Amino acid sequence: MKASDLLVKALEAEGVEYIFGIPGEENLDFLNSLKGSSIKLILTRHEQGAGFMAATYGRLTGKAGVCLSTLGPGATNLVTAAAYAQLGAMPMLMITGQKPIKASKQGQFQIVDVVDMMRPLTKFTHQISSAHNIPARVREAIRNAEGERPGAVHLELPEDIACEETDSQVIARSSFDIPHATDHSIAAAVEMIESARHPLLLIGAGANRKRFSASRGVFIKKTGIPFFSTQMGKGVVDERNPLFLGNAALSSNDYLHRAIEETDLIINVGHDVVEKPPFYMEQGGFKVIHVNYITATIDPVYYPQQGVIGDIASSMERLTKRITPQKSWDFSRFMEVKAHLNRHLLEGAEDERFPVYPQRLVADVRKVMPDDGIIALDNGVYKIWFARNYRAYGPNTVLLDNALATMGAGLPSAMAAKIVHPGRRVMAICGDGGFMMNSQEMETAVRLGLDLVVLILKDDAYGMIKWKQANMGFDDFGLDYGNPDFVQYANSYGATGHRLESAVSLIPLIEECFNTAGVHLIEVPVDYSDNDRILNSDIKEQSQRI
Ligand SMILES: Cc1ncc(C[n+]2csc(CCOP(=O)(O)OP(=O)(O)O)c2C)c(N)n1
Ligand SMILES: [Mg+2]
Repeated sequence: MKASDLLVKALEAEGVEYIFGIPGEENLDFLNSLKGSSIKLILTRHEQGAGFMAATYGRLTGKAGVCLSTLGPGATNLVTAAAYAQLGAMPMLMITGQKPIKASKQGQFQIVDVVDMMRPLTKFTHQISSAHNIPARVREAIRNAEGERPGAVHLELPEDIACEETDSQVIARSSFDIPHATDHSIAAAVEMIESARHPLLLIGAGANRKRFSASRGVFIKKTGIPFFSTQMGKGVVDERNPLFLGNAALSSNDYLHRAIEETDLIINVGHDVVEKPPFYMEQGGFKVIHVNYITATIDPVYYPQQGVIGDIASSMERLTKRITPQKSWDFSRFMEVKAHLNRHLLEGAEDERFPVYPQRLVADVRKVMPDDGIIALDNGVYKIWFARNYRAYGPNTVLLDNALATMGAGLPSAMAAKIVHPGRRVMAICGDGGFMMNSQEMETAVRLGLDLVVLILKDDAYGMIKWKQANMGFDDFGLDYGNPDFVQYANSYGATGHRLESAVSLIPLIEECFNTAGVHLIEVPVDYSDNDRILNSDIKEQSQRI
């Protein structure tokens, strides 16, 4: 068999459904081998878009998403997506081409050491130098990508290896269970929780990974222990739950942190330090139990005293079974803080000003999204509003990146979500800055016939940085730009462009878009004038008064 055919067979044996990417001449054998394969090639307009889609496919399915590029420039275009998958714990395999490694007549033309370039961004990076090894290298790459903690991996297939003949055979996927935490660590955690006065549960990104879903919420139901979420832990437990205290969109000085001040023990399920800290540990302060697949990475703000290391679902089931709710537990302060926060979250939700107030935008989007609807956020200041004010009802229904926190992933990640969940409503929410970083994928979305709604929050600026600039006492400088006419821009791709004209028309307009097939872009002018006051001062001052 030809090596590139064997690579395709090996990927099929892994259950790969899609390859996102852009081939170059060095991938032509591989491309030809994909003809007639069960794997669907999704051609994109930039490798970064392909990488974001592959990573999001991995995030939603637990199976490695696969992306493809040529050597040199194609591979360098994948690096941001590699970092996105690696930091965000999303299983992703990148396959890149390379010039012949045995004999080449092209000097160093287009040659970058891609294997080395990917090293700090991946769990495994390897040049395939013999067709015979393809099955083992693919298995090893996927094992690394999908194993906890998931991340990015890379295989390079040089042109001359791709056309080698081999009689090597595909290696089937291994079957195994993730190890379970020891009885000893479960018992130690139970003892700590039972003897705490004000225990508090944190749900982080690791809990949003696929395997945990079965036991969601049961621990909270039995114990009555209140919980909060990190940005990437949103939705694991329905945030309408009366014991939900809020989202740690900010690291400190929010209402939620008044509750955290009161706790003596945080049971941290699935958060790791790659996410922006939901709280800061201090010597002599509250203790932390780290419930995760792997031990905690220690940081000046995070050094848990007890680990419960193993499959998170199993750990939570066993903790739930063994724990006895205690009369000495006192959650009254937590619930007091929650009541204040809830009042604050309602502020602005019905504000009629135009351009639209961010709080109104969040409230309206929540109203049009069904329980299983997915919003995919790019990176900008609105991400804080959505993380903090939008209640997530189900796992992975709020796709945001609070790890690399890159701009440009909003549209591609929404596209991947729609591919994985074609029956659900999916909305991309992007700033005018982040959207323009991968707006070319509008063509891909239209070509694929996806039904998508894309909100573009237009402030004609890198608003998030303006907010920080104001917070740091600097003058307003250097962050404004112009924009294309987004309606015409969308239409030129064969999508349908809409311009929001008033706050009250937002809900009917989004409904109309979801009820009409195809890709819809809505330009939403936003009023960010209160961001600085509310997020930098009011929340801090008002929460101090509770
Ligand atoms: C690729 C990348 N470049 C730069 C940044 C730094 N950054 C974070 S948010 C932001 C501005 C986002 O602007 P926009 O998308 O318009 O959203 P807004 O905050 O204005 O709503 C910038 C420049 C980043 N996170 N990622
Ligand atoms: Mg902007």
